[in-house]
Amino acid sequence: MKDKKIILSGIQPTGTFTLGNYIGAVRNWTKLQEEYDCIYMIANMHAITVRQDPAALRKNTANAYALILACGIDPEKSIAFIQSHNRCHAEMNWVLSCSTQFGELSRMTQFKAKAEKHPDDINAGLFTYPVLMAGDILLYQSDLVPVGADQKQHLELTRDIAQRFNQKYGELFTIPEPYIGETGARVMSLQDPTSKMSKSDDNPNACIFILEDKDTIIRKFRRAITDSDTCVRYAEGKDGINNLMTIYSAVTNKSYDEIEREFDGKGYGDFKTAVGEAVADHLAPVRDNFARLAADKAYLEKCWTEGAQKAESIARRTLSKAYRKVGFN
Ligand code: ATP
Ligand code: LTN
Repeated sequence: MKDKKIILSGIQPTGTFTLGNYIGAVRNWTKLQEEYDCIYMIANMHAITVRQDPAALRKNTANAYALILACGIDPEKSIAFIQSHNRCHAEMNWVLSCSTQFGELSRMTQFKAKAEKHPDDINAGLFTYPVLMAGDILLYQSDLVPVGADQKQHLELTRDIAQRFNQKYGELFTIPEPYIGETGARVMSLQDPTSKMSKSDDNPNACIFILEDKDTIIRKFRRAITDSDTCVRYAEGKDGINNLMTIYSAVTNKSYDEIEREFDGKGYGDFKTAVGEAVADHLAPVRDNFARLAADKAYLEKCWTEGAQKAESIARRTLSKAYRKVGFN
């Protein structure tokens, strides 16, 4: 019997992480390390479902790995690795593909959205991406998968694939549950607070990148779109202020009531500056850690090599069992 539950999650190295990726995902990963056996993966195999410049992908992958360590993932406590370093992911992908229906994949909303966004490159990998993700999760017999709302449908499909495989070939896979953190905070764009902050946004003012310097961060918050009211309070219709309050609360741990009291009688200008300062101060250690780690290539390579070995030794066991179950000699 294993004593701790297994958590697995991944992030794609498609660009620099935003405050949304940090508050919504990576920061929560660090908190889970004490209570669970955590496995965190830089999903570079997922990234090539959309055209990538090879040199940029290589650099983004190394930076993404350094960034998750800079945010507090401890490679001694958790397994942190790069997906393509563990061949089991590609192999499991094939086995699971043969237990996944064309109709199921056709219903994935992310496929439909991305196919619409890249009509000149609707490749087979983009279509079968959820199978690769199911393999990521099932290889480690994961109990819990922390994901944002955008990935829920893929997790549902993972459960269906796992159940179907278990029925066809006999019990093998643990059926994973979604893990919804206490603060499921969704960070919105600073320029359009009705849409989510996204690293692929064309407007650089919409997005806070977690390695930006203090002045840039404060300037972007000062330019954030708000409303014509003057009072700092959380209310329906005040999407811009609500977003800033969510962010301020996430980095200071203050409740909305406390924030309303703190800015009672003060204007939006003071509040925006305060949010900018709090975010910049909160991210300062991440920036320092990143600078240190990015300069130490030997350490990073040692961490990801060991991470891949640990990941592979777990994954290989599950893959071997799956091979036997389907009847490979
Ligand atoms: P892209 O702009 O390329 O679509 P993204 O910024 O949406 O990328 P992903 O790599 O798809 O980021 O997601 C990584 C993780 O960050 C996921 O768990 C996702 O739920 C979370 N995440 C992304 N954006 C936000 C946001 N604005 N607020 C909260 N969580 C977010
Ligand atoms: N598809 C996810 C990244 C991802 C993932 C995973 C998340 C790849 N494999 C396994 C959880 C579990 C994304 O684009 N955010």
